[in-house]
Amino acid sequence: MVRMFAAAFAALLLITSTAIAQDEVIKSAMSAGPESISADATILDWEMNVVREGTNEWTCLPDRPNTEGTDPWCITGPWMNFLQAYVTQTEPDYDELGIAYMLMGDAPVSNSDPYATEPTGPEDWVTDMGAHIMLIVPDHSMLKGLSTDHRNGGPWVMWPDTPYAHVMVPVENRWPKAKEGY
Ligand SMILES: [Cu+2]
Repeated sequence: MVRMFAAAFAALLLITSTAIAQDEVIKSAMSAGPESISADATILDWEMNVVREGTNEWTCLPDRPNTEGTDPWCITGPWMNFLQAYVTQTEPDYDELGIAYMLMGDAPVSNSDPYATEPTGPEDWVTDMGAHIMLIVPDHSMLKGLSTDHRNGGPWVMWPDTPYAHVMVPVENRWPKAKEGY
């Protein structure tokens, strides 16, 4: 009897901790975008399990605990295609403009090498990203007039010259830090 009780208690604990973990995932994922989109968005974890079904065209993913910084995001279909291509190191083939919100910031990253894991130099290594929006367009020739310098204080192209080129649009002031050359 004691054994049965213990087993039932353990099961209950597991259910409770899973529910808490899921609440945390949802809360973290929703923080990436304005509530007016994240409230109805589909929530995925990083194993691509559906944590919560959504009713709009947005998908939000939580902070990745294994990366520095806070990097949840809310994305639309083209970005799902981009993400899938990125993780499998293949060419994305989205054919519409894609919008992503990262209002909590992002993990530090190289601006030139999508798969760099070690800090490069200050010209290349992007830190203190702050709140930003990210845009992808199928035709990369549309990006050619934009800066590729992440320290210019305004929008810039990250990972230019790769299939993963996208426009970073800061919505926070980056100027003082950008000036110091981080
Ligand atoms: Cu980002």
